[in-house]
Amino acid sequence: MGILNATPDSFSDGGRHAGPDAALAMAREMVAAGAAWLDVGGESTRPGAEPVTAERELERVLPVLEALRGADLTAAISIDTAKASVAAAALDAGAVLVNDVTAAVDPEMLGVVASAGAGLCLMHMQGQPRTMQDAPRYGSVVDEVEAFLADRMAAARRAGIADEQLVLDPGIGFGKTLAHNLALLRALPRLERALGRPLLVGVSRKRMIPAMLGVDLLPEARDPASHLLHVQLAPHCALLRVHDVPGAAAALRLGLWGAA
Ligand code: HH2
Repeated sequence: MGILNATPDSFSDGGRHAGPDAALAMAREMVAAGAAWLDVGGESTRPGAEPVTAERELERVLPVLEALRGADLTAAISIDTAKASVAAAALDAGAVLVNDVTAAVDPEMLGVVASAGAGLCLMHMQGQPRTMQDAPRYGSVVDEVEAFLADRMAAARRAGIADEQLVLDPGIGFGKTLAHNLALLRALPRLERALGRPLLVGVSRKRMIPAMLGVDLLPEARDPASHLLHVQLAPHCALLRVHDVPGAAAALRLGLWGAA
C-alpha cells in the first residue's frame, strides 16, 4: 500500500505530492512498482499534529481522488480519514476502503462504511495524535491491542459490516514506546490467529527506526531501514503501508522469505 499524503505537514514527506498532478505522478510510479493499494490522506496524524476541519481535508483529498479515478490505475484506493463526512465523499469519489486510525470513533463512520459496502481498516491508537507519545502505558500491550481490535470488530459487525470487509492494524507508533511497537510486531502471527482477519502494518519512516538504531535519521533517510523491516514483516501481514514503494518492492523481491 503506497502512501499518498495530500497534507502540507506530514512528518515524512510533507507537501511533496500535495497537488493532484504531483500525486498522480507519484501514484503511477507506485503502481508501476507493484502497489496494490494507494492510501490517500488529507490530515496528518504524526505525533503532535493538530486536527484539521472536514472542509480542509476534503479540499485536499477530493482533487487527488478525482485525478486517480480519471487515470484508471490498477491499484485500489483507500481514504485515510477519521471523519465520516470525508469518508462518505471519498467513497463516492472512487475509494473502496476507509483507513481510520481511530477505529471509527466518529459515530457516523460505521454506518457510512456499511451503507457503501466498503472495506474498513480498524487501527489501534492510545490517546490522540497531539499527545499520544507523551506517556504511553499498558499492562500488556499485545493483550490490550488484541482486545481493542476484537471489540471494534464486534462494533463493525453490529453496524452491518461483513467481517470480510475488515482489515486490522496494531497502530505502530500511535501511543506506543519502542518496546510496545516491538512487542506488537513480534506478536503479528498471534494477532492474526486470534482475530482471524488480514493485518495492515505501517512502519515506513517511523520514529521507531532511529530509536532502534540509536541515531538521528531524517524521515527519508529511514527508507533502507524501513525496507529491512518490510522484508521481515511481509510474511506476517497482508498489507504494508509504505512511502517508498519502488524501494520496498525491490527489497521484497530480494528477501528470501518475502513475497518474491
Ligand atoms: N500511519 C500513519 C498514518 N496512517 N494508517 C494505518 N492504518 N496504519 C499506520 O501505521 C498509519 C496510518 C502515519 O504515517 P504518514 O501517513 O506517513 O504520516 P502522516 O500521518 O503525518 O501523514
